[in-house]
Amino acid sequence: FAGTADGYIYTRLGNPTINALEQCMAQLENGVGAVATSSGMGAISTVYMALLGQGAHAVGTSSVYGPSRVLLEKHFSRFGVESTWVDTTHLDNIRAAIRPNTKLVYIESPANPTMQVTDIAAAAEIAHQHGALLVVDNTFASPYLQKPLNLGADVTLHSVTKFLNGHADIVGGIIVVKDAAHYKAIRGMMTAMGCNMDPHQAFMVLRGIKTLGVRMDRAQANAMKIARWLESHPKLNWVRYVGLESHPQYALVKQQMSGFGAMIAFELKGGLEAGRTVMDNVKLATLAVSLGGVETLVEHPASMTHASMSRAHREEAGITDGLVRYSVGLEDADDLIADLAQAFERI
Ligand code: LCS
Repeated sequence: FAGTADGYIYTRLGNPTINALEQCMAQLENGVGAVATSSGMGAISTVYMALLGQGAHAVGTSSVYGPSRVLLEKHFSRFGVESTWVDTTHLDNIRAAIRPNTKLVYIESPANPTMQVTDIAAAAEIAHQHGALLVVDNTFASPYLQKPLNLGADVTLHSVTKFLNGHADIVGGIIVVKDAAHYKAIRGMMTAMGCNMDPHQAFMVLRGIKTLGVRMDRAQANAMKIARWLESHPKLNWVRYVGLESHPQYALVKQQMSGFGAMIAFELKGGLEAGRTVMDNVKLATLAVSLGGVETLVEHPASMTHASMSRAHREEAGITDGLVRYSVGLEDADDLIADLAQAFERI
């Protein structure tokens, strides 16, 4: 208990199975250590709690997983923590939002659900110039496709519920840290708050990581085929997939990611009504939140994952009422295309 010797005392403080996952993730993302948590939100709240305090300010990507933003705006604001949310694809917006008390720049790239991509190396440089830390939510890419700590970030985190676990059968989170002092602070905060991962979750995620590469390869090959088909479809206003040349940050994607992943966003002509028709009529994809699993999921961010954000904040972030998010799984790509085609026919 004096902390002078290694060993396992109590699972909230440490456990061999959880530790195996933490070691694995620290190696995959080049951190000094990793801290596993009960959920992705557990990872995010631990990082906020450890790195922000009374009078501190954070700058974040406006298009993040809704609750990551709402947590600061609605809850941490009660304790004197301020936050500003901007389109971080334009680095000048980060520079302009930084204040003397900014302690954290928080980015999600690619972002949920707009698929906006932020320049991680440049964001790290800006944060560091102002004495702030850069935290990257790397959930959409996974360490297989992007390693933010190698690009200059101080902390990276995941909802392991998604690609890392990959089978949609547990919820979990993890934080990977570059610097020993921050690692110690973050671990201390996690154990104090008690949002530890359970050993069974850790066992499941370690199983999932064994196939991360092959799952990602298949899912992103499917996604590319589907995105190209969507791009040529007359019923769509636009399609966003980081692997398409039409993606606004395509050149940056090729620089900082080693693949394109499996998340697609699109908007149908006919907006929300048309989107609802498609979501209600797909048969192979499932209408559900979450993402990154072996099965294809389709969802409507404005009424589902991002409903906790105000409409004004959603619009500012590019999350239109007509935006449909599609998480590509491991099914046959032509079957998925046929499924979408028959649903589009119903509009
Ligand atoms: N970060 C990102 C990018 C996410 O997409 C999510 C969850 C979280 C963090 C939070 O992780 P959790 O606590 O759920 O493990 N995203 C969800 C989504 O898009 N649909 O359902 C959950």
